[in-house]
Amino acid sequence: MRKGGTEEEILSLLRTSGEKYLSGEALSKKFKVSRTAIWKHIHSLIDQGYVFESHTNLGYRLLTAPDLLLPAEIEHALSTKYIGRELYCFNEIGSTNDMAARLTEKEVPEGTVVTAEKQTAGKGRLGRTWISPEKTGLWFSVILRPKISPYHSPKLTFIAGLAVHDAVKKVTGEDPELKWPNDVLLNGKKICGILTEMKAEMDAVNYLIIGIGINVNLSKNDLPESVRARATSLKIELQKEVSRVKLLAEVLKCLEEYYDLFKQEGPEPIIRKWKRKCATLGKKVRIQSGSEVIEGVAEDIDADCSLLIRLADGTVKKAVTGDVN
Ligand code: BT5
Repeated sequence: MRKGGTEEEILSLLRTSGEKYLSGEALSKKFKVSRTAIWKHIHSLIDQGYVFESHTNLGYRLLTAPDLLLPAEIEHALSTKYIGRELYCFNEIGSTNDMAARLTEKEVPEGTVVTAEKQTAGKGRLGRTWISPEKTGLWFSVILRPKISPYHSPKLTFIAGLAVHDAVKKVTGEDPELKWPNDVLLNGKKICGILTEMKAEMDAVNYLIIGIGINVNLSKNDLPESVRARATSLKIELQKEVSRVKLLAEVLKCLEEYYDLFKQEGPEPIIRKWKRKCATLGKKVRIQSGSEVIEGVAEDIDADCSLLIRLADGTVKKAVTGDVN
C-alpha cells in the first residue's frame, strides 16, 4: 500500500482547514469528482478510523485521526529530509526486512521505509522469531545505501539503537538503556530489538536493511510467557498508550540525524554516545558467541563496536557478536 490519491488529498485538506468545515460541494469542485465520490472517500476514511463531524449545511471537519501506520498519518508527522519519504505500509506481511530486501531489486531511494501493522514471520537474529502482534507495536525496516565496507555494518545497528533511545526519551520522557549489541531496554527489560541485514560485495555494501521492532502498546498477554520474563512494552511500563505514529516519526528523524553525523564524522561520536547509554558495561556477563561461551566483566566497546570482556585470568577477549546474559 502506497501513499497518494484523491483520498489522501481530501484528508490533507481537511487537516489543514482545522476547525473550519469544508462542504461536499467545495471538495467535489476542488478535486473534480462527484459529491458521491467525495462521500465515498469520507466513508472509506471513517472505516479506517478517522472521525469527522459532518453538518448538512456546512460540510465536514476532521475531529480525530487514528494511530495507525497509514502513509497519510506517517507523512503528516514526519520531519525528515529523506528517511521515510518513500513509504510502503502493509497491514500484514511476513517480515518488513524481507519485503525491504525485495524492494531493493527495484531502484528504491535511500531512506525507503517499510512498515507493517502485523508480521506473521517477524525475524530476530539467527533465525529466531520476533513476536509482532497487530496494531500494537512498530515493526518497520529502513533501506540505506552507505558507502562502507560490510565490516562497518555493526555501526549502523548502533545508530538505530541510539535513534530509538532518543525517540523514546523525547516522546515518553523515559530514559531507556542500550544492551550490546542490538537491544533497547526499559527498566531492565527489552522493548526493542534491531536486526541489520545487508547485501554486500567483499569490500562494499550494496544496501543495508535496518529492521526495528519496538513494543509500544503491547499488553502482557501479547508476549508469550517464555519471552515475558525478559521483555516488556512502553504501555506495560508507563501504564498508558503511546502514539505509534509520533514515535515512528521521531525514530526516523533521530535515525536520519545520526546517519548524517556518521557520514560526516565517522563512527567515533556514535560509539562514544552509545557507550554512555549502555547497560552492559561494567557488568558481569556471560556471552554466547557462536559455539564459544565467554565469561567475565564487560569492560569496553572498541572502534569496531565489539565488546571487550575482561576474563578472570586478567586477559581481555573480544566478542564481535553474541547474546549477553
Ligand atoms: C532481535 O533479535 O532483537 C531483532 C528483532 C528485530 C525485529 C524487527 S521487526 C521489523 C523487522 N522485520 C523483521 O522481521 N525483524 C525486524 P534477537 O536479539 O535475536 O532477539 C530475538 C529474541 O527476542 C527471541 O528469540 C525472543 O526470545 C525475544 N523476542 C521475540 N519477540 C520479542 C518481542 N516482541 N519483544 C521482546 N523480545 C522478543
